[in-house]
Amino acid sequence: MKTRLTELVGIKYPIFQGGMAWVAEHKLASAVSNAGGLGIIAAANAPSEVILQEIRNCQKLTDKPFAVNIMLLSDNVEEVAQMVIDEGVKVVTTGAGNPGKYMKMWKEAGIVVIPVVASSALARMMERAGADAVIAEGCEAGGHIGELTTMALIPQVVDSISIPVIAAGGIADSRGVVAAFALGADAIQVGTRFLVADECRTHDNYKEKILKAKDIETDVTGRSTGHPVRSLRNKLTRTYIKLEKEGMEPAKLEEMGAGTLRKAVIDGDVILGTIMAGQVAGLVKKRQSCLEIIEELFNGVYDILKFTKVNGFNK
Ligand code: TUI
Repeated sequence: MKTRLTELVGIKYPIFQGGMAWVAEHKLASAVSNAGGLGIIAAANAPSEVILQEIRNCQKLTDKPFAVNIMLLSDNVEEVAQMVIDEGVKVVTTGAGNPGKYMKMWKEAGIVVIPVVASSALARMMERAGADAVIAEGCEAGGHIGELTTMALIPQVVDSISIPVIAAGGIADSRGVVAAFALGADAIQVGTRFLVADECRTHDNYKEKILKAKDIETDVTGRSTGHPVRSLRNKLTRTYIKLEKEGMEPAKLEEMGAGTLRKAVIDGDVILGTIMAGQVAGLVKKRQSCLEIIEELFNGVYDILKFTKVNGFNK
């Protein structure tokens, strides 16, 4: 396949693996890159020395391009912003904010910069600031989310800018791939489906929750704190939402959420941990390697284009 994105970052398939906190470390990222996609290491809230090790380990496991996702709400964002330059990282994606203040230093270092946006206003601002592409993420996605759905967001972002758009949020099978490209995207980003990949470190309890999830089983917590997060419903999300409704103050709520993602991903506590996942968790039915996931996603596209009857449109 050849799209503006495969050319821009030098990958075989136009797919990015989501930069999922605690999950997206060097084993997953290098497996995705070796399979022909763009693997992404999530810096998230990790200590700088851990991120440094992750980058170096990834460089040992693949000679293909990979990215580092910088979560702009983290305390050490300044340090990580410099680290990607010092370590020769080729591609940076950002999330959960406006990376405007780092754009100049990254571009001067020759880094391909691809911010996540949740609106066409931020997409335009990023294009003006020198971004090479944007990831437009709809609120079907897992983790920290914006307001708009993928269906509404992608075409409006595509119409607002001339740099390439990567569609994210709600894509877990070939139908989603076709839909994303139909909306004008040049690539996709997939998170939830990679949560059950063989090379993914996520605890088995977490993987089982994803494999058993149904469409209506995600909750959004943190709307009242200004940091909405989508995860699978469990005792923690129920309690959190109840306390939000009762008016618990944002600082206390944030404190209650701290450390809960690690609890689910690493310790496998799926009752009191945060099981971040997108609304497409219900589409994820089997464990596969990253290569199998990527090949299935893209090979399936041709069958859809050949055989799908579009209701009402077939002559
Ligand atoms: O960043 C993500 N997903 C994440 S980050 C994360 S760690 C976290 N944990 C608790 C609270 C908050 C974060 C877990 N999942 N996705 C990318 C994304 N970025 N989604 C939405 C946005 C976004 C939202 C607003 C990007 C820019 C933005 O603009 C704000 C502005 O300043 O204009």
